[in-house]
Amino acid sequence: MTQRIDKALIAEQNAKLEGYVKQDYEALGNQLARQGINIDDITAKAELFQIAVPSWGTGTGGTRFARFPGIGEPRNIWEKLEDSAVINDLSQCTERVSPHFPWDKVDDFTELKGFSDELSLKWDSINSNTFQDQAGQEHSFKYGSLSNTSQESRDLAIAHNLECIEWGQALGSKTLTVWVGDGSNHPGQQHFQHAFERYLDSMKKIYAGLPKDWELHIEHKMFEPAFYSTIIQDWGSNILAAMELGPQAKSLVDLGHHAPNVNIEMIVSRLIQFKKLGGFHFNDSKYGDDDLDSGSLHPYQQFLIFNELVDAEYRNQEGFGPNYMLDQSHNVTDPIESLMNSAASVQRSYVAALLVDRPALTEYQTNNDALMASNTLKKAFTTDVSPILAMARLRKGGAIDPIATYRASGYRQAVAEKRPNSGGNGSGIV
Ligand code: LRH
Ligand code: MN
Repeated sequence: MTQRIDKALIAEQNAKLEGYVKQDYEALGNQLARQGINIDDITAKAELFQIAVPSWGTGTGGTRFARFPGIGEPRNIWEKLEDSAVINDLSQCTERVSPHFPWDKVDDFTELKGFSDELSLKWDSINSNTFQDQAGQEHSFKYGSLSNTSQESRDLAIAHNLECIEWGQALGSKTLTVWVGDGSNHPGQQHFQHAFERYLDSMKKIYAGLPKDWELHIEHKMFEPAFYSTIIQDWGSNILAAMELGPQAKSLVDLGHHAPNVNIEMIVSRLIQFKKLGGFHFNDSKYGDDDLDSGSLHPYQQFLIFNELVDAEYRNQEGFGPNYMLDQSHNVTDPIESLMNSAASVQRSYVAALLVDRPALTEYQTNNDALMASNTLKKAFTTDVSPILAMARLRKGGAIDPIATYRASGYRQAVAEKRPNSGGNGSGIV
């Protein structure tokens, strides 16, 4: 029997807070009305906001040094979906799950689709994996996959991606995300152009296998697992590849895949302008690809990214329709709590960006009034939109306070009874 959060418990928990939320909502409504903003219009948009959760983020993550699993770890995609349903029941903005193959591979995808339907969950982008060798794999990815000098390894990687598309079609997904760890650790180890030509040749074969209504998202990353060069190292190589492949190929921005202090919101603006923004892997980081909780370190950067996204919406930018997804590793928190917290953090950045006075901003930009332009953004960013987020969850049947309701449910302890401790702390992100 699938463990869910009892609707009665959600109602009971909400009853304690509903009065305060309504008070705060009214006060914020009056504040926004003075700026000519109707709070219910904003809340309606907040209710439509969706961000996908990564199946691999529902288990405790680790590093190359160690992984310290928590209790009641999900052991397979069925239990990862169970936990994802709890996240969506409470946060009401994460109805989509993004799987990773072969980590989430099953024998019967129709059965898996049936199970996700039961949980009112949908399938987001499919992530292929050619950064690990599978047991008994004939041709290794040690020296790369889609760009490997070995045609056999490249063919294996191409075949895996085409298989991922088939599995994705069975689940109702419409996107394939391709991140490869291909690269080099020593100067001279790889011929940069030849390697990129091999990569593009392989990706063209994957692109040819895309159903007409699918997109192929290319994910760039500065380093790791390669530590000298990476085949798609930055947004430049990414957009070149996406343009070379065709209109269904777009670039995916994982926030942690950039050098510290890179202006990611400007990269987003460029990708929007050239209709090549496919989507995001939201997380936060201080040093490398730390995969920390979204908005936990750089909430203003996350807001500035949504300022570009809302501006594109506001301008009805042609070819604009990015996909939002979290991609995090939860090494020291309960993954369900971190994913709910992070989904709300990204939703908060979106809602705050909706409050930006765009005609005024345009005026200040035109007149080079830098201070007032900056203040116009800061005014929106510093507006506490918590009442709008809580009201959106309340109106959709979710929890006003997802973390408190989750803890009151005792869900983790309950599933720990059913899921024997996976023991062993091994290492690695999953
Ligand atoms: C690479 C990455 C990629 C996933 C993996 C789990 O660092 O961000 O998106 O395939 O993490
Ligand atoms: Mn990612």
